[in-house]
Amino acid sequence: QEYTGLKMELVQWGALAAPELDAKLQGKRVFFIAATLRPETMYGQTNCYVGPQIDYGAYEINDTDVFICTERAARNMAFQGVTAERGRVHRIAGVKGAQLVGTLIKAPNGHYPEVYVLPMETVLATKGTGVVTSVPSDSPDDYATLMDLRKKAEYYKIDPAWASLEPLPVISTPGYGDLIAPTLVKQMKIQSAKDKVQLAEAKEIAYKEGFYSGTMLVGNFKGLPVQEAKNQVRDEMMAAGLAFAYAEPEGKVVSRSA
Ligand code: ZZB
Repeated sequence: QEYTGLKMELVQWGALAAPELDAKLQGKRVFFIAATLRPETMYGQTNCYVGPQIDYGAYEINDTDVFICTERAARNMAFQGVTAERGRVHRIAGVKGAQLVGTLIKAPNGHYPEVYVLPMETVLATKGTGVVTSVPSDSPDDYATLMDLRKKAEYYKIDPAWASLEPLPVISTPGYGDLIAPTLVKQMKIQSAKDKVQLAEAKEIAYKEGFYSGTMLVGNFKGLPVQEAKNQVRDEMMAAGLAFAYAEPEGKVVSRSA
Protein backbone atom coordinates (compact mmCIF):
# COMPACT_ATOMS: atom_id res chain seq x y z
CA GLN A 1 0.00 0.00 0.00
CA GLU A 2 1.54 3.33 -1.03
CA TYR A 3 0.51 6.15 1.30
CA THR A 4 1.38 9.79 1.35
CA GLY A 5 3.04 10.71 4.65
CA LEU A 6 1.74 14.15 5.53
CA LYS A 7 3.94 16.36 7.72
CA MET A 8 1.68 18.21 10.16
CA GLU A 9 3.96 20.52 12.11
CA LEU A 10 3.42 21.10 15.82
CA VAL A 11 2.09 24.52 16.73
CA GLN A 12 1.28 23.96 20.40
CA TRP A 13 1.03 20.91 22.64
CA GLY A 14 -2.25 20.27 24.38
CA ALA A 15 -2.33 20.48 28.18
CA LEU A 16 -1.97 16.69 28.59
CA ALA A 17 1.29 16.48 26.60
CA ALA A 18 2.90 19.72 27.71
CA PRO A 19 5.09 20.47 29.64
CA GLU A 20 6.62 16.96 29.48
CA LEU A 21 7.07 16.81 25.71
CA ASP A 22 7.91 20.50 25.49
CA ALA A 23 10.87 19.86 27.74
CA LYS A 24 12.02 16.65 26.01
CA LEU A 25 11.73 18.07 22.48
CA GLN A 26 13.20 21.53 23.09
CA GLY A 27 14.68 23.03 19.93
CA LYS A 28 13.37 20.30 17.62
CA ARG A 29 10.96 20.65 14.73
CA VAL A 30 8.10 18.29 15.58
CA PHE A 31 5.73 16.81 13.00
CA PHE A 32 2.68 14.59 13.42
CA ILE A 33 2.82 12.19 10.44
CA ALA A 34 -0.55 11.25 8.96
CA ALA A 35 -0.79 8.44 6.38
CA THR A 36 -3.32 9.19 3.65
CA LEU A 37 -4.52 7.62 0.40
CA ARG A 38 -6.24 10.89 -0.59
CA PRO A 39 -3.63 13.65 -0.93
CA GLU A 40 -5.99 15.56 -3.24
CA THR A 41 -8.44 16.08 -0.36
CA MET A 42 -6.00 17.83 2.01
CA TYR A 43 -7.61 21.22 1.30
CA GLY A 44 -10.55 20.06 3.43
CA GLN A 45 -8.76 19.05 6.64
CA THR A 46 -10.68 20.11 9.77
CA ASN A 47 -8.78 18.17 12.45
CA CYS A 48 -6.53 15.16 12.97
CA TYR A 49 -7.31 11.87 14.74
CA VAL A 50 -5.33 9.61 17.05
CA GLY A 51 -6.43 6.46 18.87
CA PRO A 52 -6.67 7.40 22.55
CA GLN A 53 -5.43 3.97 23.73
CA ILE A 54 -2.64 3.68 21.15
CA ASP A 55 1.02 4.06 22.12
CA TYR A 56 2.82 6.71 20.09
CA GLY A 57 6.38 7.92 20.21
CA ALA A 58 8.47 10.96 19.35
CA TYR A 59 11.13 9.63 16.96
CA GLU A 60 14.31 11.45 16.05
CA ILE A 61 14.47 11.42 12.26
CA ASN A 62 17.60 13.54 11.76
CA ASP A 63 19.44 16.36 13.59
CA THR A 64 16.50 18.72 13.44
CA ASP A 65 13.25 16.79 13.00
CA VAL A 66 11.12 14.62 15.27
CA PHE A 67 8.13 12.58 14.02
CA ILE A 68 5.10 11.61 16.10
CA CYS A 69 3.73 8.22 14.98
CA THR A 70 3.60 4.56 16.05
CA GLU A 71 6.82 2.64 16.61
CA ARG A 72 5.87 0.30 13.79
CA ALA A 73 5.59 3.21 11.35
CA ALA A 74 8.86 4.75 12.54
CA ARG A 75 10.64 1.44 11.88
CA ASN A 76 9.14 1.17 8.41
CA MET A 77 10.16 4.74 7.58
CA ALA A 78 13.72 4.06 8.70
CA PHE A 79 14.02 1.65 5.75
CA GLN A 80 12.46 4.05 3.25
CA GLY A 81 15.05 6.81 3.16
CA VAL A 82 13.17 9.01 5.60
CA THR A 83 15.72 8.90 8.43
CA ALA A 84 19.29 10.24 8.36
CA GLU A 85 20.64 6.78 9.17
CA ARG A 86 19.11 3.74 7.48
CA GLY A 87 17.31 1.36 9.82
CA ARG A 88 17.95 3.42 12.94
CA VAL A 89 15.06 4.72 15.00
CA HIS A 90 15.61 6.62 18.20
CA ARG A 91 12.62 7.18 20.42
CA ILE A 92 12.99 10.34 22.50
CA ALA A 93 9.69 9.96 24.33
CA GLY A 94 6.62 7.77 24.48
CA VAL A 95 3.10 9.14 24.68
CA LYS A 96 -0.46 7.73 24.74
CA GLY A 97 -2.85 8.98 22.11
CA ALA A 98 -5.13 10.42 24.79
CA GLN A 99 -2.31 12.77 25.84
CA LEU A 100 -2.00 14.13 22.29
CA VAL A 101 -5.64 15.27 22.17
CA GLY A 102 -5.98 19.05 22.17
CA THR A 103 -2.63 19.62 20.45
CA LEU A 104 -2.69 22.23 17.68
CA ILE A 105 -0.88 21.34 14.44
CA LYS A 106 -0.50 22.73 10.92
CA ALA A 107 -2.60 21.23 8.12
CA PRO A 108 -0.45 21.25 4.94
CA ASN A 109 -2.42 22.47 1.91
CA GLY A 110 -5.42 23.00 4.19
CA HIS A 111 -7.87 25.84 3.79
CA TYR A 112 -7.88 25.91 7.60
CA PRO A 113 -4.14 26.39 8.28
CA GLU A 114 -4.18 24.90 11.80
CA VAL A 115 -6.26 22.05 13.23
CA TYR A 116 -6.64 20.19 16.55
CA VAL A 117 -5.81 16.59 17.38
CA LEU A 118 -8.96 14.71 18.45
CA PRO A 119 -9.70 11.13 19.60
CA MET A 120 -11.06 8.42 17.26
CA GLU A 121 -11.80 4.99 18.71
CA THR A 122 -11.51 3.20 15.36
CA VAL A 123 -7.94 4.20 14.51
CA LEU A 124 -5.92 1.02 13.96
CA ALA A 125 -2.45 0.78 15.51
CA THR A 126 -1.50 -1.69 12.78
CA LYS A 127 -2.13 0.55 9.77
CA GLY A 128 -0.34 3.60 8.42
CA THR A 129 1.21 5.75 11.13
CA GLY A 130 -1.68 5.62 13.62
CA VAL A 131 -2.21 9.31 12.90
CA VAL A 132 -5.12 10.11 10.56
CA THR A 133 -5.83 13.51 9.10
CA SER A 134 -9.54 14.20 9.00
CA VAL A 135 -11.40 15.30 5.89
CA PRO A 136 -15.10 15.10 6.81
CA SER A 137 -16.22 16.36 3.39
CA ASP A 138 -14.86 13.22 1.67
CA SER A 139 -14.40 10.56 4.34
CA PRO A 140 -17.58 9.14 5.92
CA ASP A 141 -15.59 7.82 8.92
CA ASP A 142 -14.14 11.25 9.59
CA TYR A 143 -17.53 12.92 9.29
CA ALA A 144 -19.33 10.41 11.53
CA THR A 145 -16.63 10.70 14.20
CA LEU A 146 -16.65 14.50 14.07
CA MET A 147 -20.42 14.52 14.60
CA ASP A 148 -20.06 12.12 17.57
CA LEU A 149 -17.42 14.35 19.11
CA ARG A 150 -19.58 17.44 18.69
CA LYS A 151 -22.61 15.73 20.27
CA LYS A 152 -20.69 14.37 23.25
CA ALA A 153 -17.76 16.72 23.72
CA GLU A 154 -17.76 16.31 27.48
CA TYR A 155 -17.84 12.51 27.32
CA TYR A 156 -14.88 12.55 24.91
CA LYS A 157 -13.07 15.06 27.15
CA ILE A 158 -12.62 17.63 24.40
CA ASP A 159 -13.20 21.36 24.18
CA PRO A 160 -16.10 21.81 21.69
CA ALA A 161 -14.06 24.51 19.93
CA TRP A 162 -11.55 21.85 18.81
CA ALA A 163 -14.26 20.13 16.72
CA SER A 164 -15.91 23.29 15.43
CA LEU A 165 -14.40 23.68 11.93
CA GLU A 166 -17.01 23.00 9.25
CA PRO A 167 -16.48 20.45 6.42
CA LEU A 168 -15.52 22.23 3.19
CA PRO A 169 -16.37 21.33 -0.41
CA VAL A 170 -13.24 19.89 -2.06
CA ILE A 171 -14.52 17.52 -4.75
CA SER A 172 -17.76 17.52 -6.71
CA THR A 173 -19.39 14.30 -7.96
CA PRO A 174 -22.49 14.11 -10.17
CA GLY A 175 -24.27 11.66 -7.87
CA TYR A 176 -23.45 13.12 -4.45
CA GLY A 177 -22.80 16.85 -4.86
CA ASP A 178 -19.98 18.79 -3.20
CA LEU A 179 -19.93 17.05 0.19
CA ILE A 180 -20.05 13.33 -0.54
CA ALA A 181 -19.35 12.08 3.00
CA PRO A 182 -22.08 14.06 4.83
CA THR A 183 -24.48 13.18 1.99
CA LEU A 184 -23.75 9.44 2.29
CA VAL A 185 -23.97 9.50 6.09
CA LYS A 186 -27.41 11.11 5.86
CA GLN A 187 -28.68 8.94 2.98
CA MET A 188 -27.56 5.72 4.65
CA LYS A 189 -28.92 6.88 8.03
CA ILE A 190 -25.56 6.33 9.73
CA GLN A 191 -26.04 7.35 13.36
CA SER A 192 -22.49 7.24 14.68
CA ALA A 193 -18.95 6.04 14.11
CA LYS A 194 -20.06 2.73 15.64
CA ASP A 195 -22.11 1.85 12.52
CA LYS A 196 -19.11 0.01 11.10
CA VAL A 197 -20.80 -2.05 8.38
CA GLN A 198 -22.57 0.92 6.79
CA LEU A 199 -19.50 3.10 7.14
CA ALA A 200 -17.38 0.53 5.32
CA GLU A 201 -19.92 0.59 2.50
CA ALA A 202 -20.05 4.39 2.47
CA LYS A 203 -16.26 4.49 2.31
CA GLU A 204 -16.18 2.22 -0.76
CA ILE A 205 -18.72 4.43 -2.52
CA ALA A 206 -16.85 7.62 -1.56
CA TYR A 207 -13.54 6.20 -2.83
CA LYS A 208 -15.00 5.06 -6.16
CA GLU A 209 -17.16 8.11 -6.82
CA GLY A 210 -14.46 10.55 -5.78
CA PHE A 211 -11.80 8.92 -7.93
CA TYR A 212 -13.77 7.99 -11.07
CA SER A 213 -16.34 10.81 -11.20
CA GLY A 214 -14.92 13.57 -9.02
CA THR A 215 -13.82 17.03 -10.11
CA MET A 216 -11.59 19.30 -8.02
CA LEU A 217 -13.39 22.37 -6.64
CA VAL A 218 -10.35 24.06 -5.06
CA GLY A 219 -6.58 24.39 -5.21
CA ASN A 220 -4.11 24.63 -8.10
CA PHE A 221 -5.87 21.84 -9.99
CA LYS A 222 -9.38 23.20 -9.64
CA GLY A 223 -11.60 22.03 -12.50
CA LEU A 224 -9.53 18.92 -13.22
CA PRO A 225 -10.85 15.39 -12.78
CA VAL A 226 -9.59 13.81 -9.55
CA GLN A 227 -7.98 11.05 -11.61
CA GLU A 228 -5.63 13.64 -13.12
CA ALA A 229 -5.24 15.91 -10.11
CA LYS A 230 -4.47 13.27 -7.48
CA ASN A 231 -0.82 12.62 -8.36
CA GLN A 232 -0.18 16.24 -9.29
CA VAL A 233 -1.30 17.43 -5.86
CA ARG A 234 0.83 14.72 -4.28
CA ASP A 235 3.91 15.70 -6.35
CA GLU A 236 3.38 19.36 -5.50
CA MET A 237 3.22 18.63 -1.77
CA MET A 238 6.28 16.39 -1.91
CA ALA A 239 8.25 19.03 -3.83
CA ALA A 240 7.28 21.61 -1.20
CA GLY A 241 8.55 19.32 1.58
CA LEU A 242 5.07 18.94 3.07
CA ALA A 243 4.79 15.22 2.36
CA PHE A 244 6.76 12.08 1.46
CA ALA A 245 6.06 8.61 0.09
CA TYR A 246 5.36 6.02 2.77
CA ALA A 247 4.83 2.38 1.85
CA GLU A 248 3.39 -0.31 4.06
CA PRO A 249 5.24 -3.65 3.80
CA GLU A 250 3.41 -6.55 2.15
CA GLY A 251 1.48 -8.87 4.41
CA LYS A 252 1.03 -6.33 7.17
CA VAL A 253 -1.58 -4.37 5.30
CA VAL A 254 -5.00 -4.38 6.88
CA SER A 255 -7.40 -4.55 3.98
CA ARG A 256 -10.04 -1.93 3.33
CA SER A 257 -12.86 -4.36 3.87
CA ALA A 258 -11.46 -5.68 7.15
C1 ZZB B 1 -7.41 11.36 4.47
C2 ZZB B 1 -8.63 10.92 3.77
C3 ZZB B 1 -9.56 11.68 3.10
C4 ZZB B 1 -8.76 9.52 3.79
C5 ZZB B 1 -10.63 11.06 2.48
C6 ZZB B 1 -9.83 8.85 3.21
C7 ZZB B 1 -10.78 9.63 2.53
P1 ZZB B 1 -8.14 2.32 3.92
O1 ZZB B 1 -9.08 3.05 3.02
O2 ZZB B 1 -8.84 1.60 5.02
O3 ZZB B 1 -7.13 1.48 3.22
N1 ZZB B 1 -6.40 5.82 7.85
C8 ZZB B 1 -5.06 5.84 7.72
N2 ZZB B 1 -4.46 5.19 8.72
C9 ZZB B 1 -5.45 4.72 9.50
C10 ZZB B 1 -5.47 3.96 10.71
N3 ZZB B 1 -4.34 3.58 11.31
N4 ZZB B 1 -6.67 3.64 11.23
C11 ZZB B 1 -7.81 4.04 10.65
N5 ZZB B 1 -7.86 4.77 9.52
C12 ZZB B 1 -6.69 5.11 8.96
O4 ZZB B 1 -7.28 3.42 4.73
C13 ZZB B 1 -6.80 4.57 4.17
C14 ZZB B 1 -7.48 5.74 4.77
O5 ZZB B 1 -7.90 5.46 6.10
C15 ZZB B 1 -6.53 6.91 4.85
O6 ZZB B 1 -6.82 7.93 3.88
C16 ZZB B 1 -6.88 7.54 6.18
O7 ZZB B 1 -7.89 8.47 5.85
C17 ZZB B 1 -7.43 6.43 7.00
F1 ZZB B 1 -11.53 11.76 1.84
O8 ZZB B 1 -6.69 10.15 4.68
B1 ZZB B 1 -7.55 8.96 4.53
C18 ZZB B 1 -13.49 7.45 1.26
C19 ZZB B 1 -12.23 7.71 2.06
N6 ZZB B 1 -11.87 9.09 1.91
